[in-house]
Amino acid sequence: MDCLFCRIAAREIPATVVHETDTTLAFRDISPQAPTHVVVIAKRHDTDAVALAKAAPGVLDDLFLTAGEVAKAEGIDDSGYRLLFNTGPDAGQTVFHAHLHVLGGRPLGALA
Ligand code: D5M
Repeated sequence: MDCLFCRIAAREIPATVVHETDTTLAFRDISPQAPTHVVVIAKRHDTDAVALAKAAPGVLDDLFLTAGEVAKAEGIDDSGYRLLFNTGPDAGQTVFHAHLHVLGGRPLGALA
């Protein structure tokens, strides 16, 4: 298995897990861009969010539901937070396994 996030899902590589469901795993980003920066991954492997939507749309829903639980647990559900999928190299995707960034805890400003 050469996918980093598959290996985290399999608990072969350690991560700071903050939430887990049957289909998703949420852990702190190793290079946080905000006070709260959690990555929510699907346990199944698809290269990006669109591929996941085509193959298993219910699991894409699960990513959002998990993100909401994370935001609540982090105390940022009232102040607001950003949900972000980088899709492909020009967007800065570096791990080709569908994942949703949850960013918050400070004003995030406009997107570039
Ligand atoms: O997001 C990939 C994100 O994954 C990026 O913000 C760094 C993070 N990352 C990479 N390796 C790890 C480990 N081992 N633990 C936690 N977080 C990690 P992308 O949208 O593909 O740029």
